[in-house]
Amino acid sequence: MKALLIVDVQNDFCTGGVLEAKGGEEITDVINNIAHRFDLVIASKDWHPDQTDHFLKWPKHCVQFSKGAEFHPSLNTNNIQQVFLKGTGILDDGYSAFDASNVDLAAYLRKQGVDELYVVGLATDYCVKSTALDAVDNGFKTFVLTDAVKAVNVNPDDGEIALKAMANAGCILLDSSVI
Ligand code: VGL
Ligand code: ZN
Repeated sequence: MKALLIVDVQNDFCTGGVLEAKGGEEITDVINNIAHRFDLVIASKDWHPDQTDHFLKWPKHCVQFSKGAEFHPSLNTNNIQQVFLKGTGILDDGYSAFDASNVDLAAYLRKQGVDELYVVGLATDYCVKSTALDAVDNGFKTFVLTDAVKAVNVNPDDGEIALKAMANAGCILLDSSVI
């Protein structure tokens, strides 16, 4: 079973958002076009309380129920079977979808018989990376689609460095054209 996990394609990480992964919404075309090729499509949302230590490091973003926390309108959400909410505590960064507080992602994937996880979304250097590394640690064959991720790039090479770290950890980096 092949699952597509769409990480944090939310307004605040796209053009005009407070924590923009430059051109974040540009990946929605790719995601919308490949989604039908998967047995299962799921997504995560960065879903912070109004006050959290996370906002000591980052501008206030993806506050629960705010406009900025909504999926970007260009993303086709019709096929998403489950949304995983993360970063919901007042202390935790919640970068990884495997730390979601509403549903246990690893248990959910195992229950569905998923063995291959394809990770796309925002941002390459934080939540995509953390999620992909946890996917490997949890024993899933993990793919990252490099044309369907964008980085925040606090430092200009952060996205590239993150992709290398994912590859080194055992993630398979692919272009969506081979899906
Ligand atoms: C993210 C920074 C802060 C992400 C979330 O979704 O990659 N990055 N919160
Ligand atoms: Zn966040």
